[in-house]
Amino acid sequence: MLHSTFEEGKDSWSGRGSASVKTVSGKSRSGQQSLYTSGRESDWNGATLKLGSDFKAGSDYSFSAYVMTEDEDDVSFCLTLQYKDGSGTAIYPKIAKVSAKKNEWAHLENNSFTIPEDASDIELYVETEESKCSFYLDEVVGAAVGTEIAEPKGPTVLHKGDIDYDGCIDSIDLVLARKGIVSEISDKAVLKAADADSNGVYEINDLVLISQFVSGKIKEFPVVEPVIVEGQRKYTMEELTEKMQNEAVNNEPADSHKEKPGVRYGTIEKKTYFSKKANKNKPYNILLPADYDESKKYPVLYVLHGFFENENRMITNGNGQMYTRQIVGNAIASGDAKDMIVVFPFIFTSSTMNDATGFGDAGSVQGYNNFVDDIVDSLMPHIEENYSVLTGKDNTAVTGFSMGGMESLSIGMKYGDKFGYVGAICPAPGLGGAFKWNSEEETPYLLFITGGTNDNVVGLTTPEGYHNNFQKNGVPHVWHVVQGGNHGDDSIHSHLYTFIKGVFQATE
Ligand SMILES: [Ca+2]
Ligand SMILES: [Ca+2]
Ligand SMILES: [Ca+2]
Repeated sequence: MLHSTFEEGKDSWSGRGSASVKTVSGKSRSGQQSLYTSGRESDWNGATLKLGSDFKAGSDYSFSAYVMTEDEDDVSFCLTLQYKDGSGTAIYPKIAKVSAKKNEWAHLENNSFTIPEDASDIELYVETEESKCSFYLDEVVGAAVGTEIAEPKGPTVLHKGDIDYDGCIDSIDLVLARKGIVSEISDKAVLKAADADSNGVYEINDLVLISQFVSGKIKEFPVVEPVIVEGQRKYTMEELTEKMQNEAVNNEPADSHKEKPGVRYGTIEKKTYFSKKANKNKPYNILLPADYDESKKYPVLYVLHGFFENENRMITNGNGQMYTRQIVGNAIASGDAKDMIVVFPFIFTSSTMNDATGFGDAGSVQGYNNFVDDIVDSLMPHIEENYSVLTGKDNTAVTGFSMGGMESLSIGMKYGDKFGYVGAICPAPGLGGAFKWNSEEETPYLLFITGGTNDNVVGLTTPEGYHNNFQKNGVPHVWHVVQGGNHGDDSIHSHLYTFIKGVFQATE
């Protein structure tokens, strides 16, 4: 029902209060990873998870979780529920308690806890009594009473060549190594162990090395330089996805909005380009980096607005004030993002209409869908002609909000060879396509989908549906759920804050 192992990511856990959470390797109650919670300023800060519809008010559940501290003193941990009662008052019952010693996993458990009849908005979280220590969390289970919660297997330690992770390198591993050559190894942990020479790929040389090790010819594995492929890959899609999933925040830090002394921010210019498809000039805003220099070349991020909106929405005028210029400027100044140009086009593209007239009408929807080709046919050539930009998949990114989010996913799928980084914020329903890419050349380096739990326009369900479709096809992507996020500025800011740190990062 609920089983978080943190082997694949944060499993929708997030920081509570000022705390932040990320997955870490090398400390685990099981597998190789756990969730590390730090930055706690109060006892009640910790790691939290919204319990989904599987957990019903009035029913009985067993809960279990393991925690570990590196504090010298013993720390008292609590597994606590938060919910609203019938009158809307928040209640915080502690359902399990344990005292943890330094560097030892302590077990929080309650074999029968009844979620009160009138409870709603239920969250499960881990906090402490009288300690602000950072801590590790692993193997969180919540299940109907009576479900047997098995003792988790111990942590697995990576030894090169020990493909089955049983602690010794023997003929069983050699069999698995041979199989791995015939049929590709997809499990990441298995791949790491099988890559005996640590060059980042599994190939015949690794099999030879494992065979030599098992027969006693060699006593250790050499470390070979990582394979450098075209474009000097820094991260694979899996690696960049994992990195960005860990860096994704619920709310961007408040100071990311503020202009800081000594930081130079970009300049916004309003321009037009000729759209062949619309047969007229269309406006766009362009954010040029501070000290834009024609003798340098910059990568380009395209940011698309939603239905009935315009080129100002994503940069200056949202529901409130947009802080895109500040967020981008601060991220570049701190070295978290590369110097880049950001383009905010008016995306509605029609030769017969100047703007959308209604949500349901076909002409309006077509006007937005036309942009999928217009960006490639008219806008990008115009930007390349008029600004000093880098081109190609390594240097081109697109993201968008709502209708623009759906369009950016369409653009990313249709023109995979041209866009290496694809994002979507609260994307609109109606997206078609294969939800996968058919070749390495067309697959982006980063796919990043954001949804808000308070989105009252497309719901969390629309972006979640897209996330599920990509997941079914095995496409690595960041699934970023903004707790409390609306169909608006908060979800957009939260997405942009993280997305711009991921774009243009996969290659040197
Ligand atoms: Ca684990
Ligand atoms: Ca083994
Ligand atoms: Ca290798």
